[in-house]
Amino acid sequence: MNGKDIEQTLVLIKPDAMKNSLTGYVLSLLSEFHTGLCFAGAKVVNVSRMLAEEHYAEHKGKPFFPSLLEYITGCVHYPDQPGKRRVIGFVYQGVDAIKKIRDICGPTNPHVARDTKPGCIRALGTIQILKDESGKVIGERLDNLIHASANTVDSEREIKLWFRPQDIPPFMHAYETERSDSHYYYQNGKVFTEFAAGRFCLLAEGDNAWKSDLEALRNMLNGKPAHCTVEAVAAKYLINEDIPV
Ligand code: FUP
Repeated sequence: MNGKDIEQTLVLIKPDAMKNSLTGYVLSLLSEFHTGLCFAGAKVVNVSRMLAEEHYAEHKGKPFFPSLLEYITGCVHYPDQPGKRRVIGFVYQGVDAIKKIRDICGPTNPHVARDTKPGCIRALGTIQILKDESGKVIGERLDNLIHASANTVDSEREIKLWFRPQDIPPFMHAYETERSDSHYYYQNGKVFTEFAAGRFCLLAEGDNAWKSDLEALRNMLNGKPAHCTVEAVAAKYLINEDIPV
């Protein structure tokens, strides 16, 4: 990727936008014609619990977290239709990409979005009041149709969480890649280099991977501290695999 002002950002069309058939509308607002940004990657994802937990890791422990996971995995909007539980992920690239897209999305809270920025995407969202078993209000879930990375630290973490290098044309890679030196398998929160029944292959020898993923996997295998959890690496390589994670 050339040019120092060029950024990449992750956009997710969330299940409520899918259910309301807003994908085309949202993509029109974000189109190169309107934003000057272009696609670097696109994929349809059945969001696993592991991926959802990693994506929203900063909110773990908050009262709305369990409901947020139900929402992003599609369970809220498609309770009886597991086959429709998808989000569409995009990597957009261009000058000032993060701010341009956040501006079009608008404020996180749909009511605030309606009040302060009518016409933005999230102004079309809804709010679900969350209660505990006794009926006491414990928080609210913001069904705000779209996710967009908030800053460059988040965009790197999020793009690497949702996209493998081969999902993005090589000349658009924003982060260092490396060929895998080994086979890497995942099972029950652990990494292995040998296959056994019940282990899922993350990477084969020679596969292209984010360099930071390989560094993390090697550290985990050697019992050294890694910059992220094993799930933060595994979730992406297991996207759309038909396995319970
Ligand atoms: P944003 O970066 O705009 O997506 O906002 P946050 O990181 O603050 O929130 C992440 C997601 O959590 C948002 F999509 C909305 C959701 N959320 C709730 O559902 N309830 C809350 O009280 C706060 C955030």
